[in-house]
Amino acid sequence: MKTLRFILGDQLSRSISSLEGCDLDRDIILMAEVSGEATYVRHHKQKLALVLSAMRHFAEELESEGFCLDYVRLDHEDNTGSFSGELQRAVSRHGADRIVITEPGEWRILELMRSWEKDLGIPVEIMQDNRFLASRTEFEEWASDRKSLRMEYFYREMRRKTGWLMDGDKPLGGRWNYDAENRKSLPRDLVLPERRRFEPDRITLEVMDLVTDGFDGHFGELESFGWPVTRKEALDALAHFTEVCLPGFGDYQDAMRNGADFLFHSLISPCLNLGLLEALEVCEAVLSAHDEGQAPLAATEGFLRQVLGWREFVRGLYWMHMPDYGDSNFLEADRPLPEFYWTAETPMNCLAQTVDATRRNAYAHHIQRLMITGNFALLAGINPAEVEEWYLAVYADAYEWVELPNTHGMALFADGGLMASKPYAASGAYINRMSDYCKGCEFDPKKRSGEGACPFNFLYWYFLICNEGRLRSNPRMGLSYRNLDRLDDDQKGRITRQADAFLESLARRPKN
Ligand code: FAD
Ligand code: DLZ
Ligand code: SF4
Repeated sequence: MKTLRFILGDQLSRSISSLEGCDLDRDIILMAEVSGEATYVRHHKQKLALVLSAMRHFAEELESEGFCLDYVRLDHEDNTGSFSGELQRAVSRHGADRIVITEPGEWRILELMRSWEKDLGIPVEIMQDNRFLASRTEFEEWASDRKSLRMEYFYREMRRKTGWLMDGDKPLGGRWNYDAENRKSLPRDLVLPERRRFEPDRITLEVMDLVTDGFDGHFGELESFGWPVTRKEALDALAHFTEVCLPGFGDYQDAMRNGADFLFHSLISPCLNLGLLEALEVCEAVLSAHDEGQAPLAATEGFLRQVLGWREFVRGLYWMHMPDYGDSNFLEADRPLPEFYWTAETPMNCLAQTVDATRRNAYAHHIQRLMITGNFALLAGINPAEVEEWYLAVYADAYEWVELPNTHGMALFADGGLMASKPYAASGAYINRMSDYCKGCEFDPKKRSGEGACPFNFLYWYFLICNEGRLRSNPRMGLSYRNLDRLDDDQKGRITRQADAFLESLARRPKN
């Protein structure tokens, strides 16, 4: 039996299930660069370079281990541009009579995979993706007898299962959650750690040329590319994080600063989501740093919560609710995405900083994604599908399984509360507290309405007014609505008029 083992661009792990039991003498490993994957959303140029370079490096590594590789390059003259087309061609080329593949990270590809057995007339074995700490079945079992799904309870279950940061059946230190300690604003004189940049090698430079030639109209700066593209580089990045940044990770997890793109964040999501790092080893590295006294408990717990908690939770939620998850629009938000999401040209400094960092790095940290670009889209009532497409395109770590729940659920509350118990809506006061963005801004974060008022302020109240019917009964919105009740009709009228005029003035990006 001749088996074709198809590895996708975000399955670059030596432990990937589709390689299990591989016969080095007979089996062929197929990897294919296809234009369809580069354009189904118009990915940031750095994301394209990252995926293609990491694929080429991974293929070389497999070859050096003795695997028989069939690697189709993007510019191959017969390249059909699609996974199905390349698989079909490879089956004929090799006379394969069986296909083995690991389940993908996006529903649209799973649907494709399910059609291949019939289309190609040979068995297609779709293996589980075993790189996660909870299987899809495990998540569904946990979720099955619960009315509402909350990350906190899932995370506690995962802590119990793994025994990480546990003292018997109790959380180490007596608390499950160190969020309260992990919300400090950044002292002005605090020196931020140097971040590692991985200089592009020959393969990456080749791919960068390809991206420049073929995808020049895509968003983002390419020249500054410095992401890890090999397993070795990814491990170096992880070691740098645990040694240098982890101790400060907890304290300043929610902080933002003008010109500071990375703070103490790990920057490992692109590596994790491609498969260059695995969640298990990342958690173990951080736990060892804690055991060796290099990282405080609050920082270690704060980080573990992200990987063992949020990352696994959003994946479980995605697969449990697809294919319909993205269809809801609980807040009936329907405005188009403003042009400044692509240009960074806006006098709102927090947004300009976040979009510009995104353009330069294909990265923004969580609080920028959630409380700046996400919060603005929520308050301004931007159509969820347009926001989701933006997030999927612009970040180096974006794949639908993780992007969609975070955007649709966490940032936009478009799922009506499946992912989060209340909308993450915040006024300029929050941004002013957690950053120094407002100091470089022409708007006043302390002014609710009128000339010079921070748009996040009047939009915040407008959001509460417009969504009163949907949100007032949410127990976690009680305080917000009690505050709204303190405004008289005149004040509400002024806010509404200013918000309407402001939203009307937001320009839309011309379609290209
Ligand atoms: P750190 O802050 O160092 O956190 C460590 C790790 O925890 C991350 O690498 C990531 O693997 C995991 N993590 C943290 N928060 C989350 C979360 N909410 N969901 C899943 N994993 C999490 N993350 C993606 O990987 N891909 C996306 O496409 C993506 N889109 C997002 C869209 C929105 C609107 C929001 C609010 C968040 C999104 N996130 C996404 C989650 C989070 O912002 C990124 O994982 C994080 O910023 C990556 O940077 P880092 O590696 O420096 O993370
Ligand atoms: C993101 C991406 C890009 C840009 N290009 C390719 C590619 O050429 N070949 C490939 O196998 N995978 C690519 N990917 C990753 C896929 O989009 C990803 O595997 C699916 O979205 C499933 O998660
Ligand atoms: Fe952003 Fe408002 Fe602060 Fe300006 S004043 S940076 S718009 S929060």
